[in-house]
Amino acid sequence: MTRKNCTLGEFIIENQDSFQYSSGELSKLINAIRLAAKVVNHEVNKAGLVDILGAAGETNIQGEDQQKLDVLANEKFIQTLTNREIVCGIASEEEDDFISINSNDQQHQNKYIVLIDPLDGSSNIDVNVSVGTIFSIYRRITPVGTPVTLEDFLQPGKNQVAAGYVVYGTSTMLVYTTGDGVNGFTLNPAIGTFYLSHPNMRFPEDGRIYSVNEGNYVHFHQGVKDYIKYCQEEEGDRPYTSRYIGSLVSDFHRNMIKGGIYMYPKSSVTEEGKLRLLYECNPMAFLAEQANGLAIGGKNRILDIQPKELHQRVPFFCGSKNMVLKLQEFLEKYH
Ligand code: AHM
Ligand code: MG
Repeated sequence: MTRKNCTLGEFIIENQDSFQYSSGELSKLINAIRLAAKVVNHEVNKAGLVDILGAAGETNIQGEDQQKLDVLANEKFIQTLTNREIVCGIASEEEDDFISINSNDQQHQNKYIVLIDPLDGSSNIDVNVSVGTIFSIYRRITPVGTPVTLEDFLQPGKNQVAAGYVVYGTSTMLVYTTGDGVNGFTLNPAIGTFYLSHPNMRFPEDGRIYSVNEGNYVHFHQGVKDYIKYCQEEEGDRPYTSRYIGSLVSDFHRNMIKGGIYMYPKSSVTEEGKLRLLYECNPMAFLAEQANGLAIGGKNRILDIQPKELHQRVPFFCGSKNMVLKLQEFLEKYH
């Protein structure tokens, strides 16, 4: 269903029937994420008032303790998902270990687990630059009715049932996929409702934007250096435009709309890259592939990587199909 202007709530209900054997559990889960997103959005929008309301570690004028926004976002998402008793486990970039959820009336009857990066790019908050929340949903592997184990979380990204992000930008958007294309919803802050504003989002096959932290250039491997030089050469539709916000969700969002490639390569100082496979790369890769784009970690497809640990980092290249394929040619020259 791609009826523009319908609300996210309506969209979730109308699309529930498209899942085979749907029990409504996934719909309830996405509804909970929608709610947590609104709560976090409210907090993010107050960030500039920190001098008035109190900085992290201080007490505000109402006598409440102030928390860092990423800690707060983490708590809000975990609280919302736990209170509604709709998942059996949560893993978060902010937590060392996964959380196993014991439902009150049923012991672990839920079949979904959620992985979240509650506030990605949070170092940008102090300077009023957009940040985001990233989420990823899987069916558990271990039997329903037993406590979740690490195995449930260490699944390759291709097993994802749903994934998405919230971008707290000039407007707040929730963008997600359940494996049937990507749809974007914009929050009307006056009434607190998300509306379908970007149905069926797709990366243009060719793009003209490259996004990478070029300050690390000297540490990059030769294939990436050569590709960056290729982007800067004057030939055909090149040189391309360089745009790097340093906030993955925002860079991805812009590239998906305008056409571009995002790169966080490994380097001589960070052999694994920086971004986390489970909380950042897998959900973004699922979205990218559902939106006509590609996501690779080098030679391999991100979604095929078998994770070894919860906080694993991988190199990440993602965006418009033909740009990623071109980059891959350069990477392969040095293998
Ligand atoms: P974080 O999870 O600590 O916020 O780090 C992830 C962020 C991404 O949003 C962003 O693309 C990248 O780190 C920027 O890193 P750098 O400052 O090294 O370019
Ligand atoms: Mg992050």
